[in-house]
Amino acid sequence: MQTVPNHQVDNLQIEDDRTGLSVECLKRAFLDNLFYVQGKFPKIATKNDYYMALAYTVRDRLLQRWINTAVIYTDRASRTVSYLSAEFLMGPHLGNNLVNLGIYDQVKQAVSELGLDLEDLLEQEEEPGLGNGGLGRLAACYLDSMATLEIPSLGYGIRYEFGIFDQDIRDGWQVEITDKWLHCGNPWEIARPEWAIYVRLGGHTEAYTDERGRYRVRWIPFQVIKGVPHDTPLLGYKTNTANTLRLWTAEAPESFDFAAFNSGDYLGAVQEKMVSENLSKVLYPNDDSSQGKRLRLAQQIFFVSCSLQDMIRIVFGQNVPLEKFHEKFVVQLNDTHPAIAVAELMRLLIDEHDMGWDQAWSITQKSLAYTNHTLLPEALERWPISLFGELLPRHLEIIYEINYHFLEEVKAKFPADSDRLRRMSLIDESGEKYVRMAHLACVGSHSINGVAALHTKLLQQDVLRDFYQMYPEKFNNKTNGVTPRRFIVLSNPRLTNLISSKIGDNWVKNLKDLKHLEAFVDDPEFCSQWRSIKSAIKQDLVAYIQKQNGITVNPDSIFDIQAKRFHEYKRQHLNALHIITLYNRIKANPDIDITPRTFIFGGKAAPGYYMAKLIIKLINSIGDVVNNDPDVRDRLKVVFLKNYSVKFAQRVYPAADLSEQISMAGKEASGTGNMKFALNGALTIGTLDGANVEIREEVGEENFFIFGLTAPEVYALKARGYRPLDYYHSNRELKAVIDRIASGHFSHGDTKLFKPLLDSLLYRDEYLLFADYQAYIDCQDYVSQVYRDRDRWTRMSILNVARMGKFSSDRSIHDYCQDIWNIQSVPIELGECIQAKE
Ligand code: B1N
Repeated sequence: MQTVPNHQVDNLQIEDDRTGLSVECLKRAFLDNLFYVQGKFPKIATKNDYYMALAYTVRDRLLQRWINTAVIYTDRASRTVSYLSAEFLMGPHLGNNLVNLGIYDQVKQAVSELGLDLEDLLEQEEEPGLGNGGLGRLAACYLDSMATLEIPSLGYGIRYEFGIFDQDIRDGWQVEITDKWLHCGNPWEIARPEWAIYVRLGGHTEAYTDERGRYRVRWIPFQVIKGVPHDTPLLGYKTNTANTLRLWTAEAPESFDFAAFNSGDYLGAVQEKMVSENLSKVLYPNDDSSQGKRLRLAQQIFFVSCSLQDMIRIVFGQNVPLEKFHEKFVVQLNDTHPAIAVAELMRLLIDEHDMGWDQAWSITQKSLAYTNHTLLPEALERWPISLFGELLPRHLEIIYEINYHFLEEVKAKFPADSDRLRRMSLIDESGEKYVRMAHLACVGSHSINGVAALHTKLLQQDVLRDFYQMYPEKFNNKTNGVTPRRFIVLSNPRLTNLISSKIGDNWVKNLKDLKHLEAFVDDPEFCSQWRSIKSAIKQDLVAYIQKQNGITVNPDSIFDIQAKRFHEYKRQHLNALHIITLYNRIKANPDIDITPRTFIFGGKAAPGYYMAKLIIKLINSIGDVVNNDPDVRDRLKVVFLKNYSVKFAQRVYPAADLSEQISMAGKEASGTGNMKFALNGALTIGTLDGANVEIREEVGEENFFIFGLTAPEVYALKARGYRPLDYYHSNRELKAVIDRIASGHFSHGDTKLFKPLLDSLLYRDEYLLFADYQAYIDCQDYVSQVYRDRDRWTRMSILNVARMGKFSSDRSIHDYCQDIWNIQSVPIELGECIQAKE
């Protein structure tokens, strides 16, 4: 029998204090960093000093790989993926780096010999929450997979000073607190002020004729912002590849303030500086919605322009002619947030580098590729022309010109179809004029992909139908994936060890190997180990909940978890209706035999999203009543875990029995939490939405709890005219649930509190909760029944994990490389000598 995976990287022998991996060397290096970086000695060092000393010790070991990687990429001018994303939800770096370096156990031992506890130090890290949810976390998983697959890549984004807000719950309501993730410093990044880049904003354009008699445009900006790159190394799992995450901070360029200083307007100059720095101040906390705010557009052009100019700098630095930009770089646009890249790359090539339109357009299209992440109409970004032209006058001209050429193309392919022209135009002229960013991204890219099979199909049939008819060859699907390094190995060491003891540890890089677990599904010893592991992890969460929420949870109950952003389409309130249904059954018959459940929720609501916040309040209010009602005994508990984050998610996924993926079909583009739960042995209750469809296909329909309307049924029902009141009047249990809320039972008699929510359900119910209610309840009753058959549940859990191999982000990245990026891996050998410049 094989034991715990051996993470030792054995081709490294250099026993230097900055590179050595032995326990002795790690201890020496740790103390060295404590003294020389933190300036502390053990007697007065704080936990944070110890965390920093360890982080620097690990960073030193990354640097050797990082520099080797950079040397090789530079020497070979390797083809590189630029992943442009307004969000990177990286999660804590320390633990992940220990896993990927393969030194988790050595470091644990080293710090313990110094009288410290590694788990304690890991807890110290403030995670960089530079994203809202799935989209930002996907970008992070993809960077991990690119490094692991040895794909040269650069992640480009914004170094927000304040990431996603911290969530507190007061009197059941969400309260937002600013996230000061940088307040103790960030040991993982290196600032590169020498590579600063300048970005223009506002002002006007002037036409002129150049010395060769050509028509040219000059842009006189109102403002210039300086972007300073901050680089973080990202190491692959058991490889020497360390790629770069390059995030831009906005500053005021000194030269720009200068005039103001000289004219004595000191405060004016400082003001200017503050306005500039605002650009990278804060992450917009909306998931799946767009508000058309000026500062947001400024953020987008800021990071996109910095990144494209940086790529051009690299192209020149490696003596690649600019005409071959698209051979050196492929630029993936993570949704439309960086879609301004289409106009900006055109501007840089034409205005700044003297290229002609046709060649610039060909390079732009060959370089860019666009990923769409949403089917929600309110999330499709549009900018009012007035705002756009004020901030980006030159880009607006370029977009008009792109639009002219594009509409000519449409006319040629679909003659005499003016309605089509109107629908497809880059400019929405139906009322106030807007620039349509998704259209710009589609026209300017050579690839357009959705993030799950169903999502891609719906894009082709509906949201981007005209573009699919125009450019069918551009469309492709890339089903999302998640990294097994963070979401199994790091977060669930017990399960990792059990799996590796049976099938070795190749699965960490080849997740499809998990299928070898199927051979053990009838082995009673293995099944019992599987069960004890889940049970031990649940115990840990019980202790955490006791401490955090003061709620005593029954560890044998079903841990039924819904953890994701709060949004009406995700239907956390459908889950709430189920809780009240069970509660009503108990109240009607206190001795009823019910499978005990603990309902656990985690997630944030956008600060301006009133209904989502009211749903959080409802769940907490139900909890207050249910958790304290003596009739309920320990059969039901409702727990809201505040401030859900990556760090926290890693604690939650492993403890789940049941994963709630209950969005209205046709709304969730993919989901990735669904994958993380299933990979940790949870069973899914879900609709046929997003990647749920493919998960069910993989794990087998007998191992997945499916319910509810399908996407076509949703459309049909809405087309027929949906009447939620009919369901309310004809379904006894549903009516009792709604009446229970309306009566003020969960609001100390206040019948107004939840009225807006109830009214929206009774009179609109946009997301069809009532239509899916009975199917959901029936399915949940079935879940409760299956859970009582422990052997059957365990078997289903094992088969879920064994069959989830498809959902590794390594598979996704492999497919992007093959179908979109046309890029090969570049293995990195350590110890190639780094020579000084001649
Ligand atoms: O992207 C994830 C998917 O798994 C989810 O289904 C999808 O909802 C999510 C505007 C978004 N789509 N759109 C966003 C985020 C921030 C923002 O300002 C939109 N997030 C998703 C990964 O593919």
